[in-house]
Amino acid sequence: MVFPKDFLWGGATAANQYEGGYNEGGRGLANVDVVPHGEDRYPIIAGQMKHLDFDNEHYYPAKTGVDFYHRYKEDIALIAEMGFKTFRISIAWTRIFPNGDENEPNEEGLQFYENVFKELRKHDIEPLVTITHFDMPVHLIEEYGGWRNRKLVGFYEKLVRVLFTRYKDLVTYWITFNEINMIMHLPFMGAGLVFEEGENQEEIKYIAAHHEMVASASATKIAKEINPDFQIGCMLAAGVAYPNTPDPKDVREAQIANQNSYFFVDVQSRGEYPNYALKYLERQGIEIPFEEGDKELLKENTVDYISFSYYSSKLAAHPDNLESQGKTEGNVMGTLKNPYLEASEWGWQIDPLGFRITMNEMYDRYQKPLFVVENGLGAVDTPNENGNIIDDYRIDYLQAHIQEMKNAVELDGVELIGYTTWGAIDLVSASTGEMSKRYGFVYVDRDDEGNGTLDRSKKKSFDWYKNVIESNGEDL
Ligand code: BGP
Repeated sequence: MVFPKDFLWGGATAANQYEGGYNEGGRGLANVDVVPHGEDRYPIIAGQMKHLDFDNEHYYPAKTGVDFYHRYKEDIALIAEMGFKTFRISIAWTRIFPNGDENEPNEEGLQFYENVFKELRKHDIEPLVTITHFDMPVHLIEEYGGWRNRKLVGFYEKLVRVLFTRYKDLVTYWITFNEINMIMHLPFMGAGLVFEEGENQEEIKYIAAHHEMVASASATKIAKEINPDFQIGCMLAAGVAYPNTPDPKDVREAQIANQNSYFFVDVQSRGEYPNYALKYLERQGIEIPFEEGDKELLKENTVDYISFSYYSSKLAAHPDNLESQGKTEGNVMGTLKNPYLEASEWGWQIDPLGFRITMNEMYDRYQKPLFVVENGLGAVDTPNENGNIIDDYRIDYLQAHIQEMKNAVELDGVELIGYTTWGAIDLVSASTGEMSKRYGFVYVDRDDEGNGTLDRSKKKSFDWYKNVIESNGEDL
């Protein structure tokens, strides 16, 4: 048997793409509630939209998500039927502190997650909880400018203190920030950043990242005070960058691309800014506003495990060598086309061996247990004449990736806590805001405009994954 007996198989979701109920239970308005799908989406999530239309009554996908808020019992029964050992959800900050800066939390919001955790526990499913996954109160953006403001650290500390105290005995595994490196690519989603004309955007992103990393270390400290058994993880949008050719210039470019991602984990896991980053920031004239005690806080409160998403590898080339090289998309970070790889309909290149390489790179670098908390194929699912979804393409993708994960554990000795596929139940896509890019084992009847019954039905992959879990990954 390759995987340990208690290996955490499961699936992952995020409040803003899944939960809905945006104006219920005392919840406040979140940044993602006002992000449309379609062509206006990208400039907004990238922080380039100056005026945010918070009152617009237009359809916004996050407002309903796929209604986990009302259907959590049904969904948990479905994942329990698949044999899930863990389920990753995120907390909507606005359910706990609707504006983010109140003194008292909203009891209804706290009760909701307590109900969810108890329902999971009833089925012996370990909750895996992301504290913030691309969402935050709009008030913190309007009043404070999002994570560019140091005050956010204090609001976040208040949030985690409430969560850790309330769910002390219900949750063990926490993730402080989803895909923290996405702050550089989707700064509005990742940090509530909206840029003004003429601002040094790169500097603001690094400052916001510093605040998040300080908040993350502080959360780790608070966590251990409240329950020393808590396991705190950082979370990276991972995916190794290959050099496009053996030209050392391309190799160097790939190294830089990898360092740009590892920077965040280097701080969160090794506890200090790496020299390559300090030198780069110095060259750019970017000053990180270190406050007294930040260095010690980062050093003394590193994470217990490294979690990450993996969808694709990347390809890097030196600008001099770029001619004639096609571009493609990879997890909202554009990358070069790799001629050896197939790509999904959205241009995300499919590279199972890259998954093994990524795991090795990360394990070698940090020597801490890894937790794969997102992996999967976004695809259009079309029901056949009997209304069934025969998603062999999804099974093929997951099978190949799980096989490489097995190789990493069995042949390379990588330590791995668990594996959660993205979007176990279909949910709204983060990059497109649409339903048609689906990841789940369970189909949800809803279209890109928000029409549909929201009824759940099993896809072919449902039984396949059930069997993978039952055999603890032996039978793919
Ligand atoms: C990650 C995010 C998720 C998720 C996933 C798939 O970046 O953490 O929130 O949505 O990617 O991306 P998409 O939904 O854009 O296909």
